[in-house]
Amino acid sequence: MTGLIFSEEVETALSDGRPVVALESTILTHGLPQPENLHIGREIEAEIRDAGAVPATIAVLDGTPRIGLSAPDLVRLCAMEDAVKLSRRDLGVALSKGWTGGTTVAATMILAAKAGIEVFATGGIGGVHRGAELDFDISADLDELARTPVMVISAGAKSILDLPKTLEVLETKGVPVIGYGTDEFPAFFCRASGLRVPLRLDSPEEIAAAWRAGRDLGLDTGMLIANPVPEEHALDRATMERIIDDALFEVKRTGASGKQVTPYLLAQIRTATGGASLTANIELVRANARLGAGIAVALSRSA
Ligand code: PSU
Ligand code: MN
Repeated sequence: MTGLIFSEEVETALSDGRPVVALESTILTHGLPQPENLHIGREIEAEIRDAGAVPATIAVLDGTPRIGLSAPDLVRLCAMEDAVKLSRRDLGVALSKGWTGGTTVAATMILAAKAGIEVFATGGIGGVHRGAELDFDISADLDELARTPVMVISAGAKSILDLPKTLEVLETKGVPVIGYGTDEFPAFFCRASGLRVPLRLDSPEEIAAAWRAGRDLGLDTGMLIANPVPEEHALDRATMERIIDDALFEVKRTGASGKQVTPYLLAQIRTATGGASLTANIELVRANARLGAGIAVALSRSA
């Protein structure tokens, strides 16, 4: 596909029909603190390799969409102070202006689809914000899941969102939301949310089969796999609700706005949990990377 630059490893894997798992980069540029972001970016890639697939971290560097980053590229992106957060709306301007930035779930899905990658692992998707009935703050990730055929492995949606509304919008848009080994929609740091997940599958093979069947039918939607954070790193739901409410109150009080909000909230949550939220975040992304690799392997076997 013109306009995309592939790493050699990813290009070879794709042309050989070997399993590839896409990874986003907003999590590195805006979701995690430095210098842990680089360490985590490397670990997630290693997790995918260990599970028999090839990682393709996706970002925009100097105005070029990159599918798979070299080690120095990853170092550079993770060390940047002024990387841009790029969603669907931003891509055209970013490419024409030569910007460098992290791609959100929506933008990563677009580039993965163009690259011919069907499986994408991340931490949490964007969704419907609390109070969206007043400010209309709904992530473009949800629309992308409805229109772009890429499967997204997540631990649910960002913890600070309105989860019931997020699930309602996904239902309206016809996005399959699959609980992996669970009947409950996970809440990022917590395994439980009190919300039922509409569909459940229990193995990478079942997920691969459901994906193929939907594609064969011409349903060119995405799919959201909700994989609960590993038990030993999960945080308590009631405690987290309180911490998140307090953090949201702090945001209002300090008047943080726009893209400052998520980093500010995550920093507050990290302090309030004594660092446990960062560990949970790292471990859930690793688990999603592992599951994504398993699904990509199952898909390549059934191709
Ligand atoms: N979840 C997190 N941290 C993040 C994100 C999600 O815990 O940084 C990022 C993802 O890249 C997601 C994006 O696609 O935030 C959604 O942003 P917005 O709500 O502005 O669309
Ligand atoms: Mn928003």
